[in-house]
Amino acid sequence: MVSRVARAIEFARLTAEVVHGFGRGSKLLGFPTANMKICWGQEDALTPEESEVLKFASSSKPGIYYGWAKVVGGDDEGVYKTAMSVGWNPHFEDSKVKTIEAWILHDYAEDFHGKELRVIICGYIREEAKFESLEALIDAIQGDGDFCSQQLDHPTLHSLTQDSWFVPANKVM
Ligand code: ADP
Ligand code: RBF
Ligand code: MG
Repeated sequence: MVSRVARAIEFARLTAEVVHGFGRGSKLLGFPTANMKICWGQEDALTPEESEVLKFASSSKPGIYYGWAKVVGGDDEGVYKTAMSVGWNPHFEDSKVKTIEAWILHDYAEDFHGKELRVIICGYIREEAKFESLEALIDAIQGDGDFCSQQLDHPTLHSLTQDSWFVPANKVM
C-alpha cells in the first residue's frame, strides 16, 4: 500500500529547458516525464533561474510533489496539473543522478524536448520508493496522478493557474 499525505511547501517557481532523461518514462512506464535541466557543478556561471533550479534540486526532500506546469514556445501553452518526481528513482538501480521530472496531466500533440518548462511546485505527497514489481510502480504513479489532481482542485491552488509566473513577460500589464 502506498500512503500519501499532502503537505504544503513554500511555492517553488522554477523554469528550465526540457532535457532528455533515461528514455523510459513513456516507453517502459507509460508516463512521459519532462526532465528539467539542472546545472550541476556550475554554481558560478548560472542565471538566477538556473540557480533556483539547482537550489531546489540540491535542497529539496526527494519524493513526489504536485504543482502546475506550462510549456513555453510550443503549440500548447496551457497551464496544466502536474505530478512531479524529485530524486534518485530508487526503483531503478542504475539511476545515479538526481532528477526533477514533471508528468503533466494533459495529452500534448507534440514532443517538447528543448522547450522551456515553467512550474509552480505546491506540495509534497510521499517519499520515493522501490517497489516489488514494475506494475506496482506503475500503479503507484497512476494513484499519485489522481491524488495530485485532487489537491490542485482546491481553490487556493487552482488560482495559481492565473499566477504572473505563467504570464508571458511581454503581456504583463
Ligand atoms: P525522457 O527520458 O527523455 O524524459 P520520457 O519518456 O520521460 O523521456 O518522455 C518525456 C518527453 O515526452 C517530454 O520531454 C516531452 O517532450 C514529452 N511529453 C509529451 N507529453 C508529456 C506529458 N504529458 N508530460 C510530460 N512530458 C510529455
Ligand atoms: N521512481 C521511483 O524509483 N520510485 C518512485 O516511487 C517513483 N514515483 C514516481 C511518481 C510519479 C508521479 C512520477 C511521475 C515518477 C515517479 N518515479 C518514481 C520516477 C520514475 O521512475 C521515472 O519518471 C522514470 O524512471 C523515467 O525517468
Ligand atoms: Mg523523463
